[in-house]
Amino acid sequence: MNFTSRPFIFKRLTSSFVPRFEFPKYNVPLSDFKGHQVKALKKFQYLAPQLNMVVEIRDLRAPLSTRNVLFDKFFLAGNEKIKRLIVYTKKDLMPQNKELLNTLIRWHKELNENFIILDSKSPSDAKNLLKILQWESDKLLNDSVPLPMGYRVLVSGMPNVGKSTLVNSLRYINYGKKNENTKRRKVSKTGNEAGVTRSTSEIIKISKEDSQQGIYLIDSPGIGLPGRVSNPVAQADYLLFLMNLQKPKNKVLWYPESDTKPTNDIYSIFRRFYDMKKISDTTAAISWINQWKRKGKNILFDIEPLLQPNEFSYKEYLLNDLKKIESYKLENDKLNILGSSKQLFL
Ligand SMILES: Nc1nc2c(ncn2[C@@H]2O[C@H](COP(=O)(O)OP(=O)(O)OP(=O)(O)O)[C@@H](O)[C@H]2O)c(=O)[nH]1
Ligand SMILES: [Mg+2]
Repeated sequence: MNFTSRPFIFKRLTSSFVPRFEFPKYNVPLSDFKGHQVKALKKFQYLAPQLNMVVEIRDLRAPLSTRNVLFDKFFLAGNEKIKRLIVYTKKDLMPQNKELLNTLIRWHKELNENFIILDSKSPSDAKNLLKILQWESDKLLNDSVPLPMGYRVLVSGMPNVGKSTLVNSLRYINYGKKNENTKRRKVSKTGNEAGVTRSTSEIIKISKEDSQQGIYLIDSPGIGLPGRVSNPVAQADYLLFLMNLQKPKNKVLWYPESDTKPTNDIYSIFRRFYDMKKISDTTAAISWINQWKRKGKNILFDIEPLLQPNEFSYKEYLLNDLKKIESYKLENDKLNILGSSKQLFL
C-alpha cells in the first residue's frame, strides 16, 4: 500500500462508498492503570537486578500505539545494563510492506534501537529469536561474566500484543515434544482478549536441558498507558475509520462474513453482531476490535505518520507521550515506581 499520498487512496474508492476523512472528536473517559499492571511494574523493578535482557513486544500494525514509554522510563531508572530488543509481532498480518519497514528502520535508527519482526506463532521465527538470545548469552559466557541464575529474559509489552504466544513458541523448540504425552503444552495462557496474563510468570527454561548455560524467560501481563481513549465504542469507530481509509474496497475482510457492504456507521457493524447474539454495544465493540487484533490483515492502526512521513518526528512523538504521563497527576504515585522523570531520548 502506498501511504505517501492521499490521492492514491481516492483512486481506490468505489463509486458508491466514500470513507470519512475526518474522525470526530469524542469526549470520552481516558484509561487508568489497572491493579495487576501496577503490580507488574513493581515486579519489574524487583526483578531488574537478575535480568540480562528485556524483549519488548509490539504489534507491527500499531508500532506507535503499542510502544509504552513506561518501559523507556524503566531503562532510565538505573537499568541501562540490561539489553533491550524490540520485537514486532503479527508479521503475518502485515506481509511485505516495504514502506512500513523503511519507516521502522528510520525511527529505530534515530533512537539507536535494535528490532526484529516476526510471527509469534511461527516455529522458524521463534528459532531465529532463540538464536539471538543464545548468541547474547554466549557472549557473556565467553567474557566469563558469571551468571549463576542463567541468562534471564523478561518478555514485556502492551496488552494482547502476543507475548505469551511467543513465550510458548520459544518453549516449544526444546520442550514441545519431550514432556507430557507428547502433546504440545502451553506454558503460558494466551487469548483473544487483552489481560489474559494476570501476573508475572515463574521462570520458563527455553535452552536445551544439557546446555552449558540456561536461558530463561519471564512472561508478564500487558501494561498499558494511562490517558488513552478507553471507551470501546470510540475505539471501534476509530478502527472502522482507519479500515475504510486503507481498504475502502475490501468488503468482507473482518466484518462478520455474512455481510459484504462497507459502511461508515459503526452501529451497523454492531447490529451484524446482534444478529448472531444479543449483546451490548460495548461487548460488540470489544469483539470487533479483537477480530482486528487477531486477523486484521493489512490494516494499520497508526496511519498518520505514514501519510505524512516528512512532518512526523518519532522522537517528538515519544517525548510528547512522556510529557502526557508526567502530567497525569492522579496516578503520580504509581508512576514513580519507575524512577525519576529524566528526559528521554535527548
Ligand atoms: N496472526 C497472529 N496472531 C498472533 C500473533 N501473536 C499473537 N497472536 C494472537 O493474538 C492474541 C493475543 O496473544 P497473547 O499471546 O495472549 O497476547 P499477550 O501479549 O500475552 O496478552 P496479555 O497477556 O493479555 O497482555 C491471541 O489470539 C494470539 O493467537 C502473531 O504473530 N500473528
Ligand atoms: Mg499474556
